[in-house]
Amino acid sequence: MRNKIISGTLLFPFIISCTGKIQQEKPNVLFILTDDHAMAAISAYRSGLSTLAPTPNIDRIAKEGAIFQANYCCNSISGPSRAAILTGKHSHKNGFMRNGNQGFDGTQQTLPKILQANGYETALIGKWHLVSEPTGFDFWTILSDQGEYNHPDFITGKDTTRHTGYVTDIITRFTKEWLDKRDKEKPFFLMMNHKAPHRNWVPAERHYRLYEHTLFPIPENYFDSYDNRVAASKQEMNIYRDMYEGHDLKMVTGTDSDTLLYDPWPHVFIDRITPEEKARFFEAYRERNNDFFSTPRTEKEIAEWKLQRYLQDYLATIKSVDESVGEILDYLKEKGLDKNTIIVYTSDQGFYLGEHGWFDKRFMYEESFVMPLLMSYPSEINPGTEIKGLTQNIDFAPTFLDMCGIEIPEDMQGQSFRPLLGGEIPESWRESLYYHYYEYPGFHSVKAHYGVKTMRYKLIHFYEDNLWELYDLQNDPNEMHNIYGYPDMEEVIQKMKKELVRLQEMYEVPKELCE
Ligand code: SGN
Ligand code: CA
Repeated sequence: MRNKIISGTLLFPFIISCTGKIQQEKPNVLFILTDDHAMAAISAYRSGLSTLAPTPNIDRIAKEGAIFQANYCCNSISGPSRAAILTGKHSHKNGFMRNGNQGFDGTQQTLPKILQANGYETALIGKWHLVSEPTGFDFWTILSDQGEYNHPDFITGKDTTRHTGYVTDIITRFTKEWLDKRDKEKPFFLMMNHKAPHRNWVPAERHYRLYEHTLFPIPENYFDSYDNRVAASKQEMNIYRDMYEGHDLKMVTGTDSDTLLYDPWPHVFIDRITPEEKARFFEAYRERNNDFFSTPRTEKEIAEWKLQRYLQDYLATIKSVDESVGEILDYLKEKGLDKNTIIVYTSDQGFYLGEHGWFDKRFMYEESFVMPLLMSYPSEINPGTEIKGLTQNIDFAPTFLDMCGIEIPEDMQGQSFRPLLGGEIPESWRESLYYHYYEYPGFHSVKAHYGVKTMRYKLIHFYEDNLWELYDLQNDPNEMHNIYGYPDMEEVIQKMKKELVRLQEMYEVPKELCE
């Protein structure tokens, strides 16, 4: 039963085929996926740092379409989030539960495979991070593992080639080249997967000095003491304690020095650039680095200085991503593809920009759990639409299938959020989300946990230590007060536990993965 419309209205255009039959013209899908782009670093969100975020082009997608306020991942880490996007299933079902070398099972059903079988041409350009070779794509060229910021290697089915230039620019160029040479008779599904703004936040040379003189607001919980939150107190992702001074913060050994401070991490980003590029890199940071050495600072001031350096580089890498999005949006407009293309901008997960003192992700706390999501499609989404319903990365696959008029397989666990695109939340829409993070032991030492989130509350279980946390997001949006065990919260706790069990049963989470 192909081409069945599951929900929503048939608003997209029709074409007459060569056999004279009227066919529904299927929309193209351009899926722009960045790596670690926090919601607070997109100006359209008007929160956190966003007034200083360099994202006028990314914002265009929201202006012309929708901005999602409550879109979440099911497991806040790269490979697992990408696997959930491709399959529409939680990690325990698609088998990719943690980053690492186990490899995605590419023989299973995926969104690109279904689209391909329904006449789509499919392509993947940029970060993949699922170890095994991509399947379901007519064309792919991927970064090796995390990829490099400068002169990166790209892997294709045939070879591995080093390309000269800055990774974001190269991915943009490859994307345009593929769009130029694609089969114009077919609709397309294209994933443009940027590396930026992933660690270690190396900006394009033209943006080294972009935020040189900017002082960013310091989150009110930057010096969090993690009272009553054991797992939060044991992580290793603290900006002032765990960031590498050379690799991450680009700090040097002294005044006028061109040597990065030693840390246990190889300085690959420096080793890959030419001596001339290296000289320009140190030159661009010199004034700031010299200023650091010439001013005596307290520990607190050093911690704040590190946060500023981190944010300067993080947002400068986003500037290139925004330029990339601008170029691609202009390209689609120029070629007349803007009207019939569903354009999506999102990130594999959220990210900490100093909240709780952190960088990185993994926790079910809001900043890393929430994913930015902007989406335009003129025939179904009105400009400036705001979407407040709870959506999740497992919903992408069923949503695109729905919008492309293709039947949604029953075993997909996500739901099509097409009924939300008008801006209202239908009564039958979900009221809670399930989350499950598995990667412990692992980088940054975040203990495994699962949990449930409703619009108001969040219940988390760090199950290996049997520690529970409850947050009232309405009164405590920064999640500083764990109110689990408070007698007046007993009723809420019981309700949330019941909901958690309901979700674990519905999604068929094996018991042995919860202990
Ligand atoms: C790298 C990073 C880590 C990060 C993981 C996973 N270190 O190992 O900080 O948590 O990737 O990130 S780095 O210095 O090598 O960049 S993920 O987004 O791919 O899941
Ligand atoms: Ca990521």
